[in-house]
Amino acid sequence: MDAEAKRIDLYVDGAYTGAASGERIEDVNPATGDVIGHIARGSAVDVAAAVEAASRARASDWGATSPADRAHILDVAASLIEANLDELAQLESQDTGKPVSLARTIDIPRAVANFRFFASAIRQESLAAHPMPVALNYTQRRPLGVVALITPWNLPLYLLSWKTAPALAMGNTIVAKPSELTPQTATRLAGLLTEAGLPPGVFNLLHGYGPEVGAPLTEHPQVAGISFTGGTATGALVAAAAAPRFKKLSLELGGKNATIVFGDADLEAAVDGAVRAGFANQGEICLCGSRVLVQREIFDDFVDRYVAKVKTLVVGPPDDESTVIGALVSAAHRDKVESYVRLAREEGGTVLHGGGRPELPARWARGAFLEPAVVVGLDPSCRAASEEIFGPVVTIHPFDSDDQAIAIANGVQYGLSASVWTQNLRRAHRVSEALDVGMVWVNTWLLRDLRVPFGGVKDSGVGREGGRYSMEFFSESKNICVHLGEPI
Ligand code: TXE
Repeated sequence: MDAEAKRIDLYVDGAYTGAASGERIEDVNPATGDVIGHIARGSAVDVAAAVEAASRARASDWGATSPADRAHILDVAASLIEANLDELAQLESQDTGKPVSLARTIDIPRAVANFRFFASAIRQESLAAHPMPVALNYTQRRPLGVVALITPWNLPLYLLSWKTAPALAMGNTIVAKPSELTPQTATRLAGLLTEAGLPPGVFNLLHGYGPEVGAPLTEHPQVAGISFTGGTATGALVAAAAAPRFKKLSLELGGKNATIVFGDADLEAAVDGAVRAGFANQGEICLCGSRVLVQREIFDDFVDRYVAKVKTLVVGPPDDESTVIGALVSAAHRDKVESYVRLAREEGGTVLHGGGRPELPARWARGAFLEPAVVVGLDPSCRAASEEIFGPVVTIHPFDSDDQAIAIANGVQYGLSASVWTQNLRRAHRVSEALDVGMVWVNTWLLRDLRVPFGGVKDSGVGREGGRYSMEFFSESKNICVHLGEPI
C-alpha cells in the first residue's frame, strides 16, 4: 500500500462513512500504476441506508423548496467547484489518466457550467396552462422522488454534474454511483454540495462494483427513476432491473460514430475535426468519431494528412502541459483496446500509425499508455470497424456516393452521433436527415449547447437529456383541471 493512498468514502445523510462491509477497493492511477486510494466497497446494505436517507430528505420537503432556493444552492455549488478547479482537475487526471490540462479546461469547467445552466433554467421555468371556456387546466412538475444516477469513468465529474444539477433543480433527492475506477471527484462533490447548503440526505454517494451496488440500487423499490451512462451491455441490465417497477429510465450508452467527409469539404478543417473527434480524451468519449468515411476522390490525400496530423499528437505524462493523449483508464482497458488493434490486423486491416505502447520515462513505465492508431483496409462491417472500442483507434473507409456513405454510417448497432463534412448545404441537410442517430454535427464536432437534446437511438440508448429534456426526465407532469362554471 502506498504511503500517500487516501481513504475514499461513501457519503450518506450528509456525512462521509466507510462501507458496512468494512472492505475497500484499490484506486489505481492508470498513468503510473500506483495505488492512490482505498475506496469503500459498498453493498446492498449501504444501498438501503443511502436510499433511506434520500427518502427521508424527500419527506422533509426538499422537493417543496422554492426554485429560487434550489437555484441559489446550485449556483453556490458551481462557484465552489470553480474555486477548487485545480484540485478537482488533478483528482480527475489521477483517476482517469487524462491530461490535467484537459481536465482543467474541459471536464471541470463543464461541471461548473452544468450547475449554472440548471440554476438559471429552474429560475426561468414556466409551466403550461390549457384554458377551456369552463375550466382551467394547469400543469405542475413534481419531482420523481429518489433518483439513482449511475455514471462511467470517462468524464466522471462532467457526467455526474450533468445529471445531478437537473435532478436537484427539479427537487429530487439523489443516490449517485460513480464508476469504481474514478471515485475521487464525485467524493469531493458530495462535500461541496453540503457546503453549498444542500440539506443532509439530498445527495448521497455510493462506491463499489456495479453488481454489488449498482444492481441493488436500480432494483430498490424506493428508487423512482434511473439515469445511467455507461456501456450498452450494462444498460440492458439496468433496463431489465427498472422494468418490473416501471421506473423512469434514461440510458446514454455506447457509440460507433461516423465522421463523413465528402469530396467538397474544406479538407484542412475536416482533417483537424476528424482527428479531434477520433482521439479527444484518448478516444474515450461515447461521441468519438471512431469510423471516418471519406469520399474516394480525396481518400488518399485525406489519409496522408490525417496520419501526419495524428503523428503530432503527443502521448505522454498527464501532468505535462504538452501532452494531448494521456493514459487509458486502466491496464485492463488498454488490453481490450490492444486486442482490437490485433483484431483489425487479423481482419485484413493495415495499421498506418500507432497501436503500440510508447516509450516513456521510468515513472510512467507501468502506465496504460497507447499510441493513437489509424487503420485502413477494413470492410466497414467487420468487428474492429463496427464494435465500440472506446479508445484511441480510428478506422478509415472509402465511399463513392452519398447513399453509400449513409448506408455505411447506419450499418452498425449504435446510433448516437455523426459528423458530416461538406460545403454543399443541400447535401449537409439531406445526409444529416438520413442518419439514424440522435445528434449530427455539420462541419464541426462536439460543439455543445446545453439546451439541445442529447441521446441516441438503437443500442445507443433510450431517452434524451439536456435543457428542458433533463427537466422533463427528472419530473412528472401533473395536470390539474379546475372547473370554473356552475357545478356539473
Ligand atoms: O462500463 P459499465 P465499463 C463502454 C465502453 C467500455 C465499456 C465497458 O465500450 O469499454 O462500456 O466499460 C455501473 N447495475 N462505455 O465496464 O460497466 C458501473 O459500476 C447497475 C461507454 O466501465 O457500463 C459504473 O458506475 N450499475 C460509456 C457504470 O455502471 C452497474 C462510458 C458504467 O459501467 C452495473 C463508459 C449493474 N449491473 C463505458 N454494472 C459511454 N457511453 O460514455 C456496472 N454498473
